[in-house]
Amino acid sequence: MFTRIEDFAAEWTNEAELTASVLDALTDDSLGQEVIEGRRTLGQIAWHLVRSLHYMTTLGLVFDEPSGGEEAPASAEHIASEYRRISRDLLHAVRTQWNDETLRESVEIHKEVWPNGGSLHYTIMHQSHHRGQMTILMRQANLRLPDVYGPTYDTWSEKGLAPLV
Ligand code: NI
Repeated sequence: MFTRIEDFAAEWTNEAELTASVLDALTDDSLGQEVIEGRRTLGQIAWHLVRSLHYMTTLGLVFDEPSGGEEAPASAEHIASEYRRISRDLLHAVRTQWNDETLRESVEIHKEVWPNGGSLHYTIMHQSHHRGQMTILMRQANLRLPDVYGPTYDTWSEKGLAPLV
């Protein structure tokens, strides 16, 4: 869990930029790519990732929800731009509405006690979880992936190196 606002801010800034780079690689045509038939699509996972940041308002933070409602938008550009807006707003809200003491305070969520600093950590992990799901579907949709925590197969190849197995 985070015990200092600025530790969260540093990690969030890096992680949000990685997520934005993945969302930037989406195309409108790719949004219908499904995990399996009838289940979540790439667009729905991406939109869930964007909207889930607004769950942090249940902990008392105040910032606007993404525009566009619950249904996944048909525009990849809209998903990416709303993500940039809400990820910036979340960080601004944490910096201006909470302090290091607030991070140690706890809130009961679904009958579990969560320290706010733990919820911030969970938010980062939840984001990376869905980002990982997305990159698989994006590969299946023949999109070029950005590097996230390391080079992709394509990056290795372009450098003339043998991709790791
Ligand atoms: Ni989720």
